[in-house]
Formats: sequence, structure tokens, C-alpha cells
Amino acid sequence: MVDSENQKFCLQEVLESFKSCLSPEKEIYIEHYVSGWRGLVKLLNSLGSLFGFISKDAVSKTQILMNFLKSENGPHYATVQSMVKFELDNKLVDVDKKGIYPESGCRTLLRLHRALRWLQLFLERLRTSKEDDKTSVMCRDAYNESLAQHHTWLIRKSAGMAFYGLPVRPAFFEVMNVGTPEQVVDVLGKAVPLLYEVYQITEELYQKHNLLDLP
Ligand code: 1Q0
Repeated sequence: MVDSENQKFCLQEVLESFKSCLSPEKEIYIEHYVSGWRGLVKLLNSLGSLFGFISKDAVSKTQILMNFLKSENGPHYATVQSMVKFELDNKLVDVDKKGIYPESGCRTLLRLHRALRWLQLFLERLRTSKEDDKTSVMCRDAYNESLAQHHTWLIRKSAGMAFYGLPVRPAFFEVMNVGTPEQVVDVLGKAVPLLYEVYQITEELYQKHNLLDLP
């Protein structure tokens, strides 16, 4: 069996997953959302063991969601909207503090949702960067503006160290497996607004149901 996490990363493929996660009614299909993250994990794995702790967490979060999808309640987990409704209606979410549902779909997806904001900010910086700009700085700035506020001191320190291990911009573009730097910039120009749309839909839904601070 092929281990999909070890296959070669392709930015285009990730983009396709995030594109297909939006239904015509702007619902978000969890299956495609997860497959977008799994594609990103492939890239992370190709960057070396320094990023292992991040990749491990991302894999575990995607696995939790896939397990819900495959469970007998699977149909309720088809979209983010149906998951939120199902888990709230059936009181399957720890709302104020951790209790009996430490791994609800809602809180798990919220972690990936916050990471999506980081990704969008990072890719936008990458898109508008110049050849000599440092990927570690772009990544750190995007992280500080988004995910960092949700992380403990220890995780912030570990993430900060890992960022120094990022490849330089030309090598990073190479890893994306898209083509020339111009083509990468072009694909990034399509990726960023798409990620933003998916992010925004989830953000509004979570806001509406007061789910943005789930423990
Ligand atoms: C390329 C560099 C990657 C840098 C990733 C930046 C994010 C740093 C995140 C550090 C996470 C540390 C591990 C554990 C965190 C958890 O405590 C936290 C909260 O969960 P919980 O259960 O404890 O409440 N988890 C999270 O915040 C989720 C983090 C998921 C991060 C997923 C990152 C996947 C990365 C993909 C590589 C993207 C490469 C970008 C360029 C590709 C071009 C399209």
C-alpha cells in the first residue's frame, strides 16, 4: 500500500482539494478539507525531521476528523456546517472547559482552521516576496500574526526554532513542484483567495455559534 504522507508534494493538488471542498451553497466538505491538509503534510514531511512534531499533530487532527467521517455518524460529518449542527444539537462539544469530549470534531477542526489563517498569510508573503527574502522570516511573521496567540510558550519556541530550518526561497519554490518561479507566483495568486474564502466561511460559522474559543 502506498503511504500517501510520503508521496511527493504538489501545490496544484493541494489547491484542487481546497477548491473541491466548497459546495455550490458554500458548504465545506470535510473530506476534501482534510485531503488538502494531508497534501500539505506531504510537503512538511519532505522538509525533514525538524518539522516532525508539527506534522504529527496535523496528521492526528486529520485522522480524528476522518474517523468521524467513517463512523456510523459519518453523514453528519460530511460538511463543516452539518458537523457543527450535529455536535451542538447532541451536546457533543466541550464548550467552556475540557470535559468528556476533548476531541470533538468542532474543536479539532478549529485547530486546523486557525492554521489555515497562518497558511494564507504565509503564502501571501511568499507570493509577494523578492528572491532574497527569507522564508523563515515570512513564516515567523505569519505565525506571530495568527497561530502563535493560541499556542503555549513551549510550542512557540519549538515552532520558532523549526522555522530556521526552512529552505531558502528558490529551494522552497522547487519543492512546490509547480514549475518556474513565475508559475509558482501565479498559482499562489489563485491559492491565497481560495484559502481565504474557505477560512472566512468557517470563521463566520464558528463566530455565529460562539465556537471560536473551544478548549
Ligand atoms: C513550512 C513550515 C511549517 C510551519 C507550520 C506552522 C505552524 C506551526 C505550528 C506548530 C504546531 C505544533 C504542534 C502542536 C500544536 C498543538 O498544540 C496545536 C493545538 O492543538 P491542541 O490539540 O493541543 O489544542 N495544534 C495546532 O495548532 C494545529 C497545527 C497544525 C499545523 C499544520 C501545519 C501543516 C503544514 C503544512 C506545511 C505548509 C507549507 C506551506 C507552503 C506550502 C505551499 C502551499
